[in-house]
Amino acid sequence: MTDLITEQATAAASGAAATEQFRSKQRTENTSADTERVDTLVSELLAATHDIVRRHKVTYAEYDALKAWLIQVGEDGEWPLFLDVWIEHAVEEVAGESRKGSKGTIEGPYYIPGSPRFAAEASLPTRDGEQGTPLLFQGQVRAVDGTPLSGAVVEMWHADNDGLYSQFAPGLPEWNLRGTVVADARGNFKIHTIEPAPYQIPTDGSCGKLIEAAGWHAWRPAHLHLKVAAPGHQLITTQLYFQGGEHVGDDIATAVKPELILAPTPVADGQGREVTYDFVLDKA
Ligand code: MBD
Ligand code: FE
Repeated sequence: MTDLITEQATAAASGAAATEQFRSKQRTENTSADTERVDTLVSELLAATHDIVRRHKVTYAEYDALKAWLIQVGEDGEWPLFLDVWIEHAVEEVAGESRKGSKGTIEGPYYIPGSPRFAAEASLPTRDGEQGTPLLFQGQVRAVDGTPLSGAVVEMWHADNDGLYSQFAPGLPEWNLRGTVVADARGNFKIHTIEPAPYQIPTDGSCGKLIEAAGWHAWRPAHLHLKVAAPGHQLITTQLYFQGGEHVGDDIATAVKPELILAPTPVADGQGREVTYDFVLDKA
């Protein structure tokens, strides 16, 4: 019985892992409390909430339902999921406003630093017989002025053919479909992997309950996550999607941008598909 339970992907298990991961990597810059800033932001958040209560005549039954739900989000460890699905896109929009290079998008809750490192042409770690269409993802990392960036590093992580992320679902090898690829002297890289499946927000936790109660769907389109860095340049966190894929037009996390949609083509003399995508990084 215990074995059966531990083998299932549950909201509480992936939530606990995401909460743990966040605690260990919390961004350290700008965390000093500026009283005036806290006062402004929290006062406006509260005022917006009071306004909603008054305009919609929120009842005590609804207030209690909210209280119960908020308590449950914490117990499920789903605050990282909730925030990254429904809030992060606005923060990323502001953070990326003045960037001239490639578009970025949200990081989401499932990044783990320190994945295995590989040379410029590499295969992400997979299981024997890993399911999914093989994908060759290749490109070049350049500066805004077109200079190839030597010393560039491309980190990729993504879900498997069942939409599951290693370290957030049981039974997957630790670094499955996660890797850090060091580009060559001209910033070129080639990454062999498989195409991920669309991702469904866990339906058995608080976020799933909210989605059901509101009549929404729980899906993100299939996506590759990336962090691209080079010495003297701004790191970019992004995701890439697949043209024609399900939910590319209605991502629950509002993280799709037109510039981030790939159109892979069949590999001429082999299996699967291939696509070229270049990254342009702003100066630090
Ligand atoms: C994901 O895989 C993801 O990328 C985001 C942003 C939120 C939830 C799951
Ligand atoms: Fe994701």
